[in-house]
Amino acid sequence: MQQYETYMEKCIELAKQGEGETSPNPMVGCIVLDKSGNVISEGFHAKCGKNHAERDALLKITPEIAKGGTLIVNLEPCSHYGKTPPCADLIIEYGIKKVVIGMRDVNPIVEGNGIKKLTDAGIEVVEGILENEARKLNEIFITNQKEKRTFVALKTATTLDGKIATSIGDSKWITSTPARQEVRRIRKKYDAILTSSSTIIADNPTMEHKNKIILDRTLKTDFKNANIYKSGNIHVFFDKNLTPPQIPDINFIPTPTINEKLDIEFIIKKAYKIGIMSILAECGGKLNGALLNYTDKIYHFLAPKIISDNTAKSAFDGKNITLIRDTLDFKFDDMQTFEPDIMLTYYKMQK
Ligand code: AOF
Ligand code: ZN
Repeated sequence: MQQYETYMEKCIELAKQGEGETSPNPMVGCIVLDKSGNVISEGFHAKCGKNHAERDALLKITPEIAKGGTLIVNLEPCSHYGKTPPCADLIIEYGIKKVVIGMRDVNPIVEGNGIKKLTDAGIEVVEGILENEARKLNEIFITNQKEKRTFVALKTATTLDGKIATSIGDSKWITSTPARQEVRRIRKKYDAILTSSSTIIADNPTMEHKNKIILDRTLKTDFKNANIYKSGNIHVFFDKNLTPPQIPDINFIPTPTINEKLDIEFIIKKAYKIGIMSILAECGGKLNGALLNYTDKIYHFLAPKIISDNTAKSAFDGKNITLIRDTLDFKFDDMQTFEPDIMLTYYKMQK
Protein backbone atom coordinates (compact mmCIF):
# COMPACT_ATOMS: atom_id res chain seq x y z
CA MET A 1 0.00 0.00 0.00
CA GLN A 2 2.78 2.38 0.97
CA GLN A 3 4.34 1.75 -2.42
CA TYR A 4 1.04 2.61 -4.16
CA GLU A 5 0.79 5.82 -2.16
CA THR A 6 4.20 6.90 -3.40
CA TYR A 7 3.19 6.18 -7.00
CA MET A 8 -0.15 7.96 -6.47
CA GLU A 9 1.70 11.04 -5.21
CA LYS A 10 3.69 10.93 -8.43
CA CYS A 11 0.44 10.58 -10.46
CA ILE A 12 -0.88 13.72 -8.76
CA GLU A 13 2.36 15.53 -9.61
CA LEU A 14 2.07 14.39 -13.24
CA ALA A 15 -1.59 15.44 -13.31
CA LYS A 16 -0.63 18.96 -12.21
CA GLN A 17 1.36 19.37 -15.41
CA GLY A 18 -2.04 19.90 -17.04
CA GLU A 19 -3.10 22.50 -14.47
CA GLY A 20 -5.03 25.35 -16.04
CA GLU A 21 -5.41 23.50 -19.38
CA THR A 22 -7.75 20.58 -18.73
CA SER A 23 -10.97 22.41 -17.83
CA PRO A 24 -13.78 21.30 -17.95
CA ASN A 25 -11.96 17.97 -17.64
CA PRO A 26 -10.15 16.82 -14.50
CA MET A 27 -6.39 16.71 -14.00
CA VAL A 28 -5.18 13.15 -14.31
CA GLY A 29 -1.77 11.49 -14.12
CA CYS A 30 -0.88 7.86 -14.72
CA ILE A 31 2.04 5.47 -14.10
CA VAL A 32 2.48 1.99 -15.58
CA LEU A 33 4.57 -0.75 -13.95
CA ASP A 34 5.62 -3.95 -15.70
CA LYS A 35 4.96 -7.33 -14.12
CA SER A 36 8.17 -7.09 -12.09
CA GLY A 37 7.15 -3.72 -10.66
CA ASN A 38 9.45 -1.48 -12.71
CA VAL A 39 8.09 1.87 -13.93
CA ILE A 40 7.77 1.53 -17.71
CA SER A 41 5.69 4.59 -18.59
CA GLU A 42 4.04 7.76 -17.32
CA GLY A 43 1.47 10.07 -18.77
CA PHE A 44 -0.97 12.85 -18.02
CA HIS A 45 -4.00 14.60 -19.47
CA ALA A 46 -2.48 17.71 -21.00
CA LYS A 47 -5.54 19.48 -22.33
CA CYS A 48 -9.26 19.03 -22.81
CA GLY A 49 -9.71 17.14 -26.09
CA LYS A 50 -6.26 15.52 -25.94
CA ASN A 51 -5.56 11.97 -24.80
CA HIS A 52 -6.53 10.96 -21.30
CA ALA A 53 -3.67 10.17 -18.93
CA GLU A 54 -3.96 6.39 -19.29
CA ARG A 55 -3.95 6.55 -23.10
CA ASP A 56 -1.02 8.98 -23.00
CA ALA A 57 0.98 6.56 -20.81
CA LEU A 58 0.00 3.33 -22.63
CA LEU A 59 0.61 4.60 -26.16
CA LYS A 60 4.26 5.17 -25.24
CA ILE A 61 4.74 1.40 -24.72
CA THR A 62 3.65 -1.87 -26.33
CA PRO A 63 1.17 -4.43 -24.98
CA GLU A 64 4.06 -6.92 -24.92
CA ILE A 65 5.94 -5.08 -22.20
CA ALA A 66 2.78 -3.92 -20.36
CA LYS A 67 1.22 -7.41 -20.17
CA GLY A 68 0.67 -8.52 -16.57
CA GLY A 69 1.58 -5.05 -15.30
CA THR A 70 -0.04 -2.53 -12.96
CA LEU A 71 -1.53 0.83 -13.90
CA ILE A 72 -1.83 3.58 -11.29
CA VAL A 73 -4.08 6.58 -11.91
CA ASN A 74 -5.64 9.23 -9.65
CA LEU A 75 -9.11 8.98 -11.30
CA GLU A 76 -11.17 5.97 -12.28
CA PRO A 77 -10.46 5.14 -15.96
CA CYS A 78 -13.30 6.21 -18.23
CA SER A 79 -15.74 3.82 -19.84
CA HIS A 80 -17.34 6.11 -22.42
CA TYR A 81 -16.71 7.25 -25.97
CA GLY A 82 -16.11 10.98 -25.58
CA LYS A 83 -13.47 12.92 -27.47
CA THR A 84 -11.39 9.75 -27.19
CA PRO A 85 -12.34 6.02 -26.86
CA PRO A 86 -12.69 4.49 -23.36
CA CYS A 87 -9.45 4.22 -21.37
CA ALA A 88 -10.80 1.07 -19.68
CA ASP A 89 -10.85 -0.69 -23.09
CA LEU A 90 -7.25 0.24 -23.83
CA ILE A 91 -6.14 -0.97 -20.39
CA ILE A 92 -7.82 -4.32 -21.09
CA GLU A 93 -6.25 -4.50 -24.58
CA TYR A 94 -2.81 -3.94 -23.08
CA GLY A 95 -3.23 -6.92 -20.75
CA ILE A 96 -2.82 -4.92 -17.54
CA LYS A 97 -3.49 -7.14 -14.50
CA LYS A 98 -4.06 -4.60 -11.76
CA VAL A 99 -5.40 -1.02 -11.70
CA VAL A 100 -4.84 1.24 -8.67
CA ILE A 101 -7.17 4.24 -8.41
CA GLY A 102 -7.23 7.41 -6.30
CA MET A 103 -10.93 8.26 -6.60
CA ARG A 104 -14.00 7.16 -8.52
CA ASP A 105 -14.97 9.42 -11.37
CA VAL A 106 -17.87 11.71 -10.37
CA ASN A 107 -18.98 12.18 -13.98
CA PRO A 108 -22.30 10.29 -13.98
CA ILE A 109 -21.51 8.74 -17.40
CA VAL A 110 -18.45 7.05 -15.92
CA GLU A 111 -19.04 6.72 -12.13
CA GLY A 112 -18.35 3.07 -11.32
CA ASN A 113 -18.69 1.91 -14.95
CA GLY A 114 -14.98 2.14 -15.65
CA ILE A 115 -14.24 -0.03 -12.62
CA LYS A 116 -16.96 -2.50 -13.66
CA LYS A 117 -15.49 -2.83 -17.16
CA LEU A 118 -12.09 -3.60 -15.66
CA THR A 119 -13.28 -6.12 -13.07
CA ASP A 120 -15.53 -7.81 -15.65
CA ALA A 121 -12.38 -8.34 -17.71
CA GLY A 122 -10.72 -10.01 -14.72
CA ILE A 123 -8.53 -7.06 -13.73
CA GLU A 124 -7.94 -6.50 -10.01
CA VAL A 125 -8.93 -2.96 -8.98
CA VAL A 126 -7.57 -1.29 -5.83
CA GLU A 127 -9.52 1.87 -4.93
CA GLY A 128 -9.13 4.83 -2.59
CA ILE A 129 -5.33 5.29 -2.58
CA LEU A 130 -4.69 8.89 -1.39
CA GLU A 131 -8.35 9.56 -2.03
CA ASN A 132 -8.42 12.87 -0.09
CA GLU A 133 -5.48 14.21 -2.07
CA ALA A 134 -7.04 13.01 -5.32
CA ARG A 135 -10.32 14.73 -4.46
CA LYS A 136 -8.59 17.96 -3.50
CA LEU A 137 -6.65 17.98 -6.76
CA ASN A 138 -9.93 17.88 -8.67
CA GLU A 139 -12.13 19.94 -6.33
CA ILE A 140 -13.23 22.15 -9.23
CA PHE A 141 -14.20 19.17 -11.43
CA ILE A 142 -16.08 17.56 -8.52
CA THR A 143 -18.09 20.74 -7.85
CA ASN A 144 -18.86 21.14 -11.56
CA GLN A 145 -20.02 17.54 -11.96
CA LYS A 146 -21.86 17.12 -8.66
CA GLU A 147 -23.45 20.54 -8.33
CA LYS A 148 -23.52 21.68 -11.96
CA ARG A 149 -22.05 25.03 -11.03
CA THR A 150 -18.88 27.11 -11.20
CA PHE A 151 -16.36 26.76 -8.36
CA VAL A 152 -15.69 30.16 -6.78
CA ALA A 153 -12.49 31.04 -4.94
CA LEU A 154 -11.54 34.38 -3.51
CA LYS A 155 -8.09 35.79 -2.89
CA THR A 156 -7.35 38.58 -0.50
CA ALA A 157 -4.14 40.08 0.90
CA THR A 158 -4.39 41.86 4.23
CA THR A 159 -2.48 43.33 7.11
CA LEU A 160 -2.67 41.59 10.49
CA ASP A 161 -5.64 43.82 11.27
CA GLY A 162 -7.54 42.58 8.20
CA LYS A 163 -7.05 45.68 6.03
CA ILE A 164 -6.49 45.74 2.28
CA ALA A 165 -5.73 49.49 1.99
CA THR A 166 -5.33 52.57 4.16
CA SER A 167 -8.10 55.16 4.56
CA ILE A 168 -6.75 57.04 1.51
CA GLY A 169 -6.66 53.84 -0.58
CA ASP A 170 -2.92 53.12 -0.46
CA SER A 171 -2.38 49.39 -0.93
CA LYS A 172 0.92 48.92 -2.77
CA TRP A 173 2.24 46.67 -1.49
CA ILE A 174 0.82 44.96 1.52
CA THR A 175 2.33 41.59 0.63
CA SER A 176 5.85 40.79 -0.55
CA THR A 177 7.11 39.71 -3.96
CA PRO A 178 7.07 35.93 -3.17
CA ALA A 179 3.44 36.19 -2.06
CA ARG A 180 2.47 38.09 -5.20
CA GLN A 181 4.25 35.53 -7.36
CA GLU A 182 2.19 32.83 -5.67
CA VAL A 183 -0.97 34.77 -6.57
CA ARG A 184 0.05 34.59 -10.22
CA ARG A 185 0.49 30.82 -9.88
CA ILE A 186 -2.94 30.49 -8.25
CA ARG A 187 -4.61 32.48 -11.04
CA LYS A 188 -3.48 29.87 -13.56
CA LYS A 189 -5.54 27.20 -11.79
CA TYR A 190 -8.77 29.05 -12.55
CA ASP A 191 -10.70 29.47 -15.76
CA ALA A 192 -11.31 33.17 -15.08
CA ILE A 193 -10.40 35.95 -12.69
CA LEU A 194 -13.10 38.30 -11.48
CA THR A 195 -12.79 41.88 -10.36
CA SER A 196 -14.82 45.05 -10.04
CA SER A 197 -14.90 48.55 -11.45
CA SER A 198 -13.77 49.97 -8.08
CA THR A 199 -10.60 47.87 -8.12
CA ILE A 200 -9.90 48.82 -11.75
CA ILE A 201 -10.35 52.51 -10.98
CA ALA A 202 -8.37 52.40 -7.72
CA ASP A 203 -5.41 50.22 -8.81
CA ASN A 204 -5.52 49.90 -12.61
CA PRO A 205 -4.32 46.28 -12.37
CA THR A 206 -3.38 44.14 -15.40
CA MET A 207 -4.23 40.73 -13.89
CA GLU A 208 -2.81 38.72 -16.78
CA HIS A 209 -5.35 35.98 -17.59
CA LYS A 210 -7.05 34.27 -20.51
CA ASN A 211 -10.56 35.08 -19.19
CA LYS A 212 -11.56 38.12 -17.21
CA ILE A 213 -14.90 38.81 -15.61
CA ILE A 214 -15.49 42.45 -14.78
CA LEU A 215 -18.39 43.71 -12.69
CA ASP A 216 -19.09 47.26 -13.83
CA ARG A 217 -22.73 48.05 -13.13
CA THR A 218 -22.68 51.63 -14.40
CA LEU A 219 -20.08 51.10 -17.17
CA LYS A 220 -17.76 53.60 -15.54
CA THR A 221 -14.35 52.02 -16.28
CA ASP A 222 -12.18 53.18 -19.13
CA PHE A 223 -12.73 50.35 -21.65
CA LYS A 224 -10.19 51.82 -24.09
CA ASN A 225 -7.29 52.49 -21.72
CA ALA A 226 -7.50 50.55 -18.46
CA ASN A 227 -4.77 47.88 -18.25
CA ILE A 228 -7.19 45.08 -17.48
CA TYR A 229 -8.80 45.36 -20.93
CA LYS A 230 -5.52 45.03 -22.82
CA SER A 231 -5.46 41.23 -22.91
CA GLY A 232 -7.66 38.16 -22.49
CA ASN A 233 -11.30 37.42 -23.24
CA ILE A 234 -13.30 40.06 -21.42
CA HIS A 235 -16.80 39.62 -20.04
CA VAL A 236 -18.30 42.78 -18.55
CA PHE A 237 -21.45 42.42 -16.45
CA PHE A 238 -23.45 45.66 -16.32
CA ASP A 239 -26.94 46.92 -15.41
CA LYS A 240 -29.28 45.62 -18.10
CA ASN A 241 -31.09 48.96 -18.23
CA LEU A 242 -28.02 50.71 -19.63
CA THR A 243 -26.55 50.63 -23.14
CA PRO A 244 -22.95 49.44 -23.39
CA PRO A 245 -20.42 51.07 -25.74
CA GLN A 246 -19.69 49.36 -29.07
CA ILE A 247 -16.39 47.59 -28.41
CA PRO A 248 -16.05 44.43 -30.50
CA ASP A 249 -13.51 42.64 -28.28
CA ILE A 250 -15.58 42.95 -25.12
CA ASN A 251 -18.52 40.69 -24.29
CA PHE A 252 -20.99 42.99 -22.51
CA ILE A 253 -23.53 40.98 -20.54
CA PRO A 254 -26.74 42.75 -19.45
CA THR A 255 -27.38 41.81 -15.83
CA PRO A 256 -30.35 42.19 -13.48
CA THR A 257 -29.78 44.26 -10.34
CA ILE A 258 -30.99 43.90 -6.75
CA ASN A 259 -31.00 47.10 -4.64
CA GLU A 260 -28.73 48.82 -7.14
CA LYS A 261 -26.21 45.97 -7.02
CA LEU A 262 -25.52 43.46 -9.78
CA ASP A 263 -27.16 40.12 -9.09
CA ILE A 264 -24.20 37.91 -8.11
CA GLU A 265 -26.11 34.67 -8.47
CA PHE A 266 -27.01 35.58 -12.05
CA ILE A 267 -23.35 36.29 -12.80
CA ILE A 268 -22.10 32.99 -11.42
CA LYS A 269 -24.80 31.02 -13.24
CA LYS A 270 -24.05 32.86 -16.46
CA ALA A 271 -20.34 32.08 -16.08
CA TYR A 272 -21.17 28.36 -15.94
CA LYS A 273 -23.36 28.66 -19.03
CA ILE A 274 -20.53 30.22 -21.00
CA GLY A 275 -18.16 27.42 -19.94
CA ILE A 276 -16.26 29.10 -17.11
CA MET A 277 -15.89 26.25 -14.62
CA SER A 278 -13.93 28.14 -11.96
CA ILE A 279 -13.44 31.74 -10.90
CA LEU A 280 -10.80 33.44 -8.77
CA ALA A 281 -12.20 36.70 -7.41
CA GLU A 282 -9.74 39.46 -6.55
CA CYS A 283 -11.57 42.57 -5.51
CA GLY A 284 -12.25 45.06 -2.75
CA GLY A 285 -14.13 44.69 0.52
CA LYS A 286 -17.64 45.42 -0.75
CA LEU A 287 -17.63 42.87 -3.55
CA ASN A 288 -15.76 40.37 -1.38
CA GLY A 289 -18.56 40.72 1.17
CA ALA A 290 -21.21 40.21 -1.50
CA LEU A 291 -19.38 37.18 -2.90
CA LEU A 292 -18.99 35.43 0.43
CA ASN A 293 -22.26 33.54 0.15
CA TYR A 294 -21.04 32.02 -3.11
CA THR A 295 -17.42 31.39 -2.17
CA ASP A 296 -16.10 27.83 -1.88
CA LYS A 297 -12.50 28.61 -1.00
CA ILE A 298 -10.44 31.55 0.25
CA TYR A 299 -6.74 32.24 -0.25
CA HIS A 300 -5.86 34.72 2.45
CA PHE A 301 -2.40 36.26 2.37
CA LEU A 302 -1.47 37.84 5.66
CA ALA A 303 1.37 40.36 5.94
CA PRO A 304 2.96 41.12 9.32
CA LYS A 305 1.92 44.77 9.15
CA ILE A 306 -0.64 46.78 11.12
CA ILE A 307 -2.47 49.91 9.94
CA SER A 308 -4.53 50.47 13.11
CA ASP A 309 -7.26 52.70 11.71
CA ASN A 310 -10.90 51.75 11.59
CA THR A 311 -11.41 53.91 8.52
CA ALA A 312 -8.84 51.80 6.61
CA LYS A 313 -10.42 49.42 4.07
CA SER A 314 -11.45 45.98 5.34
CA ALA A 315 -11.05 42.81 3.31
CA PHE A 316 -14.72 41.94 3.78
CA ASP A 317 -17.39 44.56 4.11
CA GLY A 318 -21.15 44.95 4.15
CA LYS A 319 -22.34 41.88 6.03
CA ASN A 320 -22.46 43.90 9.28
CA ILE A 321 -23.01 40.89 11.48
CA THR A 322 -23.81 41.80 15.06
CA LEU A 323 -23.82 38.39 16.74
CA ILE A 324 -20.94 35.95 16.69
CA ARG A 325 -23.34 33.06 16.25
CA ASP A 326 -24.27 34.60 12.88
CA THR A 327 -20.74 34.83 11.47
CA LEU A 328 -19.85 33.16 8.17
CA ASP A 329 -17.69 30.25 9.19
CA PHE A 330 -14.85 28.58 7.33
CA LYS A 331 -12.87 25.41 7.71
CA PHE A 332 -9.09 25.73 7.94
CA ASP A 333 -7.28 23.90 5.15
CA ASP A 334 -3.64 24.85 4.95
CA MET A 335 -0.97 27.39 5.79
CA GLN A 336 2.06 28.17 3.68
CA THR A 337 4.84 30.67 4.20
CA PHE A 338 5.95 33.21 1.62
CA GLU A 339 8.31 35.13 3.84
CA PRO A 340 7.59 37.44 5.48
CA ASP A 341 3.94 36.69 4.66
CA ILE A 342 1.76 33.64 5.17
CA MET A 343 -1.02 32.24 3.05
CA LEU A 344 -4.02 30.64 4.73
CA THR A 345 -6.45 28.60 2.72
CA TYR A 346 -9.88 27.79 4.01
CA TYR A 347 -13.16 26.39 2.71
CA LYS A 348 -16.74 27.43 3.28
CA MET A 349 -18.32 25.50 6.13
CA GLN A 350 -21.98 24.55 6.11
CA LYS A 351 -23.60 25.66 9.39
C1 AOF B 1 -9.71 9.50 -17.32
N1 AOF B 1 -8.49 10.00 -17.59
O1 AOF B 1 -7.16 11.67 -18.19
C2 AOF B 1 -9.45 12.09 -18.02
C3 AOF B 1 -10.72 11.56 -17.70
O2 AOF B 1 -14.47 14.67 -23.31
P1 AOF B 1 -13.59 13.53 -23.01
O3 AOF B 1 -13.72 12.38 -23.94
O4 AOF B 1 -12.15 13.93 -22.82
O5 AOF B 1 -14.08 12.93 -21.61
C4 AOF B 1 -14.10 13.74 -20.48
C5 AOF B 1 -14.50 12.92 -19.28
O6 AOF B 1 -13.60 11.83 -19.13
C6 AOF B 1 -14.41 13.71 -17.98
O7 AOF B 1 -15.62 14.33 -17.65
C7 AOF B 1 -14.04 12.64 -16.98
O8 AOF B 1 -15.18 11.91 -16.59
C8 AOF B 1 -13.15 11.74 -17.80
N2 AOF B 1 -11.80 12.30 -17.75
N3 AOF B 1 -10.79 10.27 -17.35
O9 AOF B 1 -9.80 8.31 -17.02
C9 AOF B 1 -8.31 11.27 -17.94
N4 AOF B 1 -9.29 13.38 -18.38
ZN1 ZN C 1 -10.32 8.14 -20.25
